[in-house]
Amino acid sequence: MPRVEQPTSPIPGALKGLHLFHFDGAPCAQRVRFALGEKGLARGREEKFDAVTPTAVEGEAGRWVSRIVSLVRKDHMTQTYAEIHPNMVVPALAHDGDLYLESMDIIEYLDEAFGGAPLIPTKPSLRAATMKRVEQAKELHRSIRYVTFHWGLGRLAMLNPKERRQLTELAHQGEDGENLVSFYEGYSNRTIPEAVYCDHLAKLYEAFREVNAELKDGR
Ligand SMILES: N[C@@H](CCC(=O)N[C@@H](CS)C(=O)NCC(=O)O)C(=O)O
Repeated sequence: MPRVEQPTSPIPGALKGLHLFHFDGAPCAQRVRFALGEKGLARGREEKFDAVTPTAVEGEAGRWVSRIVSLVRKDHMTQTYAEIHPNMVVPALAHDGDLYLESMDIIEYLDEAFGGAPLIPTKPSLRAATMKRVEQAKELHRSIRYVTFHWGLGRLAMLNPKERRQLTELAHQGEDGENLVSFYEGYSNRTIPEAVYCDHLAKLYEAFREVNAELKDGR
């Protein structure tokens, strides 16, 4: 169950309706936005990610409130966001005061909590095949980070020493479950060997090859 038992931050508990902590350019958040759309829930008004004024905490019928956590401004590497998501990544979802983490788990939760066509098949054999792909996607997410940063973002995504110190301090309060600290150390100091990036690219290539083969029946 992706629900966080006792969030450190008081913010999610104050929120009514659906509020998504996300970033437009983040694929992990994008897949949750797709799922919300499939459930007929439209993007609603924008609020600052840490806004808790009486109007900011309100929900919207049939919509979700957008709370942008900018990965460019490094909002995710702040004390405030680290208290919402100890791994300092997006997305996070608040639903009627409860906090949910991990994109694929959030999607499973939305599928159960909202009506409409199921996103995850109910027929056991299809469900098992889907969940196998879900696990694979979770596992491969790290590879996407290596590939997009190295070949897509370049210097833009490097952290300066002050930012790295801050990240390390914040990660010590949590679990660094996404290994952000070690990744950014290596990435910003250019000490990750090219072979490591190529290995991640090969893993993604192989997974897409498998999925493409599976979809050859015309889907
Ligand atoms: N397992 C997490 C991974 C989340 C994740 O890594 N999110 C990325 C965006 S796609 C992020 O916030 N990255 C921050 C960074 O790399 O500094 C999930 O699926 O929710």
